[in-house]
Amino acid sequence: MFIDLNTQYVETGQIHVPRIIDADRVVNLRCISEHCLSQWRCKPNAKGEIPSPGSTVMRHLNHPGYFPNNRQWLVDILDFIADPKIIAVVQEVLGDEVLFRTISLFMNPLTPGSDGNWHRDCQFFFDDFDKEKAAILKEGDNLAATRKSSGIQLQVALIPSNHSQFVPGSHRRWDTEDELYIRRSNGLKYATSNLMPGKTVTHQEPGDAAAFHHNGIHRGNYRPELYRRTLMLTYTGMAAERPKDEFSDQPWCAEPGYLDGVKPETKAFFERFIGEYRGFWEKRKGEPKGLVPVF
Ligand SMILES: O=C(O)CCC(=O)C(=O)O
Ligand SMILES: [Fe+2]
Repeated sequence: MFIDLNTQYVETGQIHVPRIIDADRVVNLRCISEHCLSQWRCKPNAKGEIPSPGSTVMRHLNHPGYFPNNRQWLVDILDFIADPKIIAVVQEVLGDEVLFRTISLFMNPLTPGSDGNWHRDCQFFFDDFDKEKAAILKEGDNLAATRKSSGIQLQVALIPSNHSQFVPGSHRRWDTEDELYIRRSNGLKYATSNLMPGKTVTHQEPGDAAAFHHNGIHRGNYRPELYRRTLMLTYTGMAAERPKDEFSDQPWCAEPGYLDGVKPETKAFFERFIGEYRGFWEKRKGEPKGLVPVF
């Protein structure tokens, strides 16, 4: 039962939806994820780079290059991205029509990792605290007034997960003194501290969806012994700005036959994505793609 997810997201900055997909689908998506991940780990990208064994996220599992002999698995991924139950949840949370952006897989690193730095995603765009604070408060006030979010990163766990931590309510306000000390002081010396006040651990059973607001204080835990397989679906609200970057740079979606065999609602959903981005993809034609292997 989904009770007013929009209010939950606007007020606390997080949501949790148990069993958004059923057990059979979880098993299928695990097979597909392993299939993509094993290829991604060993194939160089257009820049000649092989991913580090310490990587904790891979992008674009919807690239057809992963599925030369298993087209049905690509169809399953596309039908998952456009699943009406998932889109209904996202639409309710965002308070807006939904546009696809990226599918990613979070996994444990294979080499020694860490508990992850506490951060707000926007902190990487600002060189001083005043500007960062102003941006957070502006976006927070706008969220409170319009109840519309620009986007969401919906994590769907394929195995049990306790990997994400979040400080509820922190997405619309500036840090307390203690939070700022942990998050930013002394060249990030304390950024992995376990002492963050008010932190909550998001527990997900396989098939559960969860999301937290990108401006809130959060982190992931990345250790080889903390086995992780979590898909992340990133969507944008139609009213929001269209980010044009390597996450939305997916020209393969416009290739003939890409949508063959998908459900009608999936086709309509991806046609909207293709329509919004086709011009951008054409402009970027020929530029090396860093996030996918050369197949
Ligand atoms: O690993 C996680 O769950 C957190 C990832 C994260 O910080 C992000 O996607 O911005
Ligand atoms: Fe983050």
